[in-house]
Amino acid sequence: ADEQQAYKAKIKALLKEKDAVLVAHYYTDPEIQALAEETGGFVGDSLEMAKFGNQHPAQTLVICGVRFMGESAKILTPEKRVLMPTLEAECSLDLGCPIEEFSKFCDDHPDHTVVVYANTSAAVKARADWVVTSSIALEIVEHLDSEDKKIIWGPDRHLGSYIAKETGAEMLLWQGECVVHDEFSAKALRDMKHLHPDAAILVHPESPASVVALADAVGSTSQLIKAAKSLPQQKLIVATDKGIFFKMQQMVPGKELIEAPTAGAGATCRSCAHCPWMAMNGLKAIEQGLREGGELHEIFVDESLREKSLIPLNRMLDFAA
Ligand code: CIZ
Ligand code: SF4
Repeated sequence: ADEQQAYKAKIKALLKEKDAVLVAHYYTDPEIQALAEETGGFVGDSLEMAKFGNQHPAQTLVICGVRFMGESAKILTPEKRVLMPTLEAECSLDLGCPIEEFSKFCDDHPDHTVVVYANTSAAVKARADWVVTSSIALEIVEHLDSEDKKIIWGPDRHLGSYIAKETGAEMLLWQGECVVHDEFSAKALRDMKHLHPDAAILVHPESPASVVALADAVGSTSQLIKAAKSLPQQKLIVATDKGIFFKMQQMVPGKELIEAPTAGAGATCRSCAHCPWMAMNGLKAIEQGLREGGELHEIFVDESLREKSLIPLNRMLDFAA
């Protein structure tokens, strides 16, 4: 605890000295989110993080999350320095969608509009017509479907099939998945629901369809936090990364939040769903990143790739505005 306090004090001093601000994702550990809030930074989903970083006056953004979030910040705000606690925080969706293969998939279907999730490399974004996050994917695909566009969707197959089902759009799906959400189990969730018959079930659509089918509310992180508040139930079973409990509990201090079970853990699951890459964003790593800057911590995006990936990213931001 003393060590944590010491790191926090050092980070606060470094933030001032380097004109920097912490921008953290909902899935980072609670002490990181608390520190971001305490120091005038921000906690949110990947779309909100990118917008905050773009509008905030600080010259250095410290992106606490995974690599694609740092890249998105740099693509949108190239004049700023973008640091990350570690450049090794990846994402299974990004890793499972290499540009060469994805590009070939697109080339094989030239009459399709390419829509990619934000959880991708700058190169994959640059190949796309649209970038979307889970908070706006449904509306954008609805819009494209209303124009009779055929769609290539990547990389998350669960989110893609959920959106195809909801919108009726014609979609070819890349077969990627999130290592955290893919693990939620419908069987274990039904068993848990028997133990808590009065609970509502909240599910992120990166989860398998069988889990989504059990949900009282389906949505992105920000949408699930809103649902936690608006649903009448006092008990909520939540199927997304457990990092979300920090902000969700702030919003509903009186409600009981229960982690949804993963396949192996069964109905008594505790602390099973947490992204290993998000967990790399510790206080020590943040302090080091801020102090050292440099090649192990700073995000750079090749300028021609940046210009290309900015186009579909801006399309989403304009659509959202
Ligand atoms: O699963 C993720 O990494 C999410 C939900 C990212 C985001 O869009 O905030
Ligand atoms: Fe990627 Fe899943 Fe981790 Fe999000 S939670 S960063 S989608 S692996």
